[in-house]
Amino acid sequence: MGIEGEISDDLSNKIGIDGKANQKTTNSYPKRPTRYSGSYIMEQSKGELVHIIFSMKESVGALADALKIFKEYNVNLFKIESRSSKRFKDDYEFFVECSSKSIGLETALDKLREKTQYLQIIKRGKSEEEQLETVPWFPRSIAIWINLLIISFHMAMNWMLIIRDQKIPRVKYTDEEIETWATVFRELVKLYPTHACAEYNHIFPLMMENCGYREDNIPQLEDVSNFLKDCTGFTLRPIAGLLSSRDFLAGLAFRVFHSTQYIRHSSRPMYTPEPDVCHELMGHAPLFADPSFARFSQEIGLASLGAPDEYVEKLATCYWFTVEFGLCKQNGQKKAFGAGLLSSYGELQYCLSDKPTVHPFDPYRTSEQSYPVTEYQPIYFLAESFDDAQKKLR
Ligand code: HBI
Ligand code: NLE
Ligand code: FE
Repeated sequence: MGIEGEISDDLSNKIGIDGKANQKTTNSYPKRPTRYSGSYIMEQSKGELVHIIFSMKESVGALADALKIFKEYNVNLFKIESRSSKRFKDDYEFFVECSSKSIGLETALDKLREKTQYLQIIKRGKSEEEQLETVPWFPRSIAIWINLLIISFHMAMNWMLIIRDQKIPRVKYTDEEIETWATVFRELVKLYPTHACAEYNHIFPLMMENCGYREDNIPQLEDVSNFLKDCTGFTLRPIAGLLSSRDFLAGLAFRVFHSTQYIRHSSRPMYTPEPDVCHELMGHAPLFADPSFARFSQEIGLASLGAPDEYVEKLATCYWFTVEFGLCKQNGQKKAFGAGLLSSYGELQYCLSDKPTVHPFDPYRTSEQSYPVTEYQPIYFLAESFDDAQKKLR
């Protein structure tokens, strides 16, 4: 039993804990007595507690007299503290915690009143420890909240800085996969001059020069990521599938874009509902090299950090109708800048036809718009420019 046993025996002698309590302390579970700011706490289930303060003239054996009363009436004491009284000069004041279950408690208190100058029952209720167990820890001061926010921000920053510098595994694609890429690439490249926005057409040739964009080659995420990093600080991170809107948008706040590496099925190259490497590299990547578009994307991400769920949903909808399916006005003509359009040669043609409805981009209205995710969009929103869209979003 060692030291723990010695302490509990010592304690029972000191504060007159009755035999039953003593038994409990030697053979039931959370009974380890701990020293706590000059007083002893018995760690056992205490149920309802009564706290009493009483004062006595300072004399040898005063406390022993009082404790004798508790012992006599079988009152189970858990804690006792003493200090010189603020109320009566030369008096000593005792604070006692005991169980309300003790049958002799009321009689013991009557007896004690006869011997004391002052006796007050100050609280009946659960023990502090038991109260704390039922209420999860929650910061109660603004200073702690601010510290938590700063710490969380630092952790997120460090995390992003660590992962953004990790190398992305290179993938060896099969001939069939390269054939699918070739079809998508060939068809899209035909449409870009007339259908894509000016910024995209400016950057795309640079991707061919710097990152291996060719009909017969699926570029590696790592090479594209390094190029974007030099242009705007955007980096790519590989991901196995869809992320939640919150996680996905949080990445954008740090100029990190999560990209899939697999490719769509060869049977349907012109449209896939899910993001694949064609969508990430042909649709998204080029515009992340444009400073104005990079700022706009990051703005959505920053707005999402720590935002409530409904608000994240609205931002995800704005993201959908801009970064994914946005149209913009250039020289009086509609052009596509959304990645979902720039990676689907089916929808890229359709979006500029007279079939869909086009509304001006207005975050209040746009964020409320519902949309299908497995077919061409019936409604698009038209932005004046990336800077204008960013201003409105703000
Ligand atoms: N996850 N991996 C991945 N790729 C996306 O393009 C993507 C996502 N999660 C959500 C999402 N896009 C958006 O449609 C919005 O919900 C943010
Ligand atoms: N429909 C797009 C395509 O076929 O490339 C992908 C959209 C992902 C949201
Ligand atoms: Fe996308």
